Amino acid sequence: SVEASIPEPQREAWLKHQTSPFKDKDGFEREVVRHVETTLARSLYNCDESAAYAACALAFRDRLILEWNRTQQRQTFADSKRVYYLSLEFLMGRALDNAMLNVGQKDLAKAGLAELGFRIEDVIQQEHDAALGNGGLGRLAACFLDSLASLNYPAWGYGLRYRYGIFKQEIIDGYQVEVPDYWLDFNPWEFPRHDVTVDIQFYGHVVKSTDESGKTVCRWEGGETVKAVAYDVPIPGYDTPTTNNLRLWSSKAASGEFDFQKFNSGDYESSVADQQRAETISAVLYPNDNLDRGKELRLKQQYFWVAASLYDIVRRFKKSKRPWKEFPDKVAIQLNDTHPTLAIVELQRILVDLEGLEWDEAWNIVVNTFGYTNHTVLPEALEKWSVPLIQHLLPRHLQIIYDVNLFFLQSVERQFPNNRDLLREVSIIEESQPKMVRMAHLAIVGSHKVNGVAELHSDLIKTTIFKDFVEIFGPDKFTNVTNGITPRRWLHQANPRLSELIASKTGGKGFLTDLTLLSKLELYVDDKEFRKEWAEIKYANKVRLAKHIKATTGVTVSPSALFDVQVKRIHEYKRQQMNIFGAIHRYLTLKAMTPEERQKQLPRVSIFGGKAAPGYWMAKQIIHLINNVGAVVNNDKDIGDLLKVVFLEDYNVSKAEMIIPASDISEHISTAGTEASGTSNMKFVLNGGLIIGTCDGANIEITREIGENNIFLFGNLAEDVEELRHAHLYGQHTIDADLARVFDEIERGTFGNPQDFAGMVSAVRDHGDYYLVSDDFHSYLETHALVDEAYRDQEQWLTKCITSVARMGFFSSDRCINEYAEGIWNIEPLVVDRDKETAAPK
Ligand code: F58
Repeated sequence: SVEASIPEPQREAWLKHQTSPFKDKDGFEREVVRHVETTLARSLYNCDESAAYAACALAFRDRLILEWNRTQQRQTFADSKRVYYLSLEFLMGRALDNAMLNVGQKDLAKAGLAELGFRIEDVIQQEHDAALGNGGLGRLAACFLDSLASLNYPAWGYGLRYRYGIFKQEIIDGYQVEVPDYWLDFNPWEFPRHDVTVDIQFYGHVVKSTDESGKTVCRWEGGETVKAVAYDVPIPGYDTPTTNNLRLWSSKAASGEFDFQKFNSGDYESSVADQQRAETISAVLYPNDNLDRGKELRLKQQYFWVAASLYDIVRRFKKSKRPWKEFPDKVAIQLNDTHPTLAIVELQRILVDLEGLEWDEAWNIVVNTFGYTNHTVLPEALEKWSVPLIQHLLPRHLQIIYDVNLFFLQSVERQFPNNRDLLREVSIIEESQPKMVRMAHLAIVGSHKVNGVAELHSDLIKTTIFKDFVEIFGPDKFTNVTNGITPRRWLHQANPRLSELIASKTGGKGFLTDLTLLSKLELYVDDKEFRKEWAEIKYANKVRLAKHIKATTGVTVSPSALFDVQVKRIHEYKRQQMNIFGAIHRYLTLKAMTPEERQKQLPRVSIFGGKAAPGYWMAKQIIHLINNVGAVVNNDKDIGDLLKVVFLEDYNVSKAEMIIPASDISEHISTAGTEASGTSNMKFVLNGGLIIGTCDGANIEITREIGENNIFLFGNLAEDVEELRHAHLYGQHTIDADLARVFDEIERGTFGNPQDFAGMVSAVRDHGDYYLVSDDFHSYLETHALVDEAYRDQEQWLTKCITSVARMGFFSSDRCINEYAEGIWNIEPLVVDRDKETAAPK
């Protein structure tokens, strides 16, 4: 048992004084007060909300640590296979609310805080979001951590501890302004492990020699070293003691501090500069969403993180004294997109150069260890690194990449002789000027499974960008795992009243761990009381959002209007421009009506939110236009409540938790074939909102589950896109009359200086309309008219919402993680026997 690891003579004393977590309200209050007085060194007489948050977080943190230690011991003792999820992004959001709910102590904390004079909602709001990610990919990683722990899988996340997460967005005069997000002032959720460090090497050169047996050995020498320091974050599972670990690496100068020798000899500046250069590596998250910019510092980040993580994983494995060939029986590593692909090369280097394995034996281990998830088909997002850059920064890795490529191409040549085109297409090295390393090709060659994130997307990668690899490796290597979301955060936490109502009809909270139980709701679609309560909850959520809109934008919106929401990163492929063109069209249509006609129209609030990458000029134009349209429409007396257009500043995870439950209809309107999956679509439907969307990503599977009567689909299909694009460029490209009318109005200056929006207009009208806005606009407007019509029939609408929620069981990230566990990682849950506190496989 675990206890046996304590030496006999001391065991009794240790066990006697083991810390036990608080059990009741009194115990919780005692912990809060103790933390205020001692940990925070504050007087009880001036404890404000932020101190109350800190103390409450510390009280829960103590609980998590205890379970976290036990979980790690249990997993080590059971010697179970672990999965390591390598992601450059973890978009965690707030931790306190989640921790309270997952350990099942929120009610107790609420009562305790009330006795101490605080409202729990206000205390929760004090927490700064942990925003170490850009968008969907980063949030998916966070949902996966929640599911892995909740399902008792032995799993660790590995990432970077950025000092600055994604920037804070301010809107000033209608423009996006970026403000640094320094989030580490007070972060009780991380534990620095100053004793867990790894030296990471950069630059230098490779020395070749021959050993006694005549074998060539390579050693990477020289260059500079940077220290990686581990920071651990506990990840509590829901309704289980399992508390997994997220390990984030922070960079420091190898000497720890600045170089004293240089310092003492008077070279102050360079001694401090070295230190700062080292710390720069983990300083800031790159704020691009679906764009690869190939910056040296980014490659440094990637290698720093990958090398530290692998060193850690290998160190753990070596403790078990098992032979190397068993490595894949104990370790699965999942690559969240190509950003950690160097891990493949690094593991090969460790095995061959440092551990002395033969190339083929090592490569076999590598391939059986890794799995690769692709999240995009957009060409501009596919990572490539220049050969000279890798040569400079990681000389030995470049050699290994060349060897991997050589052996791969040789096998392709044997399989498909005399096919030079094929070799050129699949080569890991692109023969451009300069040569480039194609990271996706390396990831495919070095993994045993490659998956896309929704059915359409997985089919697309098999038939387009990775087509040749399917020929070479066979179809079994390529698979689909449709994304999912954690119902704990995205229903229970974000929408507590709806969660409670659902629990009351489905036999308790079981649906939170088996989301298919939602299907029981279909029995109550006609239940009057139930429907009434459902509608009240939606209304209350809209009231809450209306208050936020008023407080942050000054615009008054009516909670009885239809709330139409598009919140996500701003990108041309996601087509926020089409949405705002649609809003302008609505405005013009309303303006053209007589007051009597207007009376009959349905009031709408068009709600936008999302960040533009700081260097993405067109995305910033889109934000600017949305704000300018709002300024005109919201102040037009003819229009009143019939149309409001608002842009919500600084969209992030905690804002999503408030916005999503308040939506009537949300927009997922990407050009068909461009959005790999989308995950907010799932969150909106799960919260009783309907969606308008294209046949893209997970929208297709959502339709299959909830039924096509419950979704508003429109637009061209993925299979038509290529032809349409070709027609724009080489045939005639006619702009729909309604869209032309919108462009006229922009060009007349109704929404500010037309020059400011000339790029947006001409991209559609004069430059090929790559994202097919003109092709889909008509059907988009028609479908919005259907939305209006449907919303007028509130009873029917409600039926659609309830039915949809009942059919959303498939989209839990628990289902998704179980698919990875079985189909890719080959890992089993480690269930906990509380009484014995020993581990037994299920
Ligand atoms: C997103 N990708 C997809 N990438 O766009 C979305 O359809 C999908 O649902 C989601 O992944 C989860 O699978 C995405 O968010 C990034 O933000 C990368 C950040 C680093 C640079 C390249 C893009």
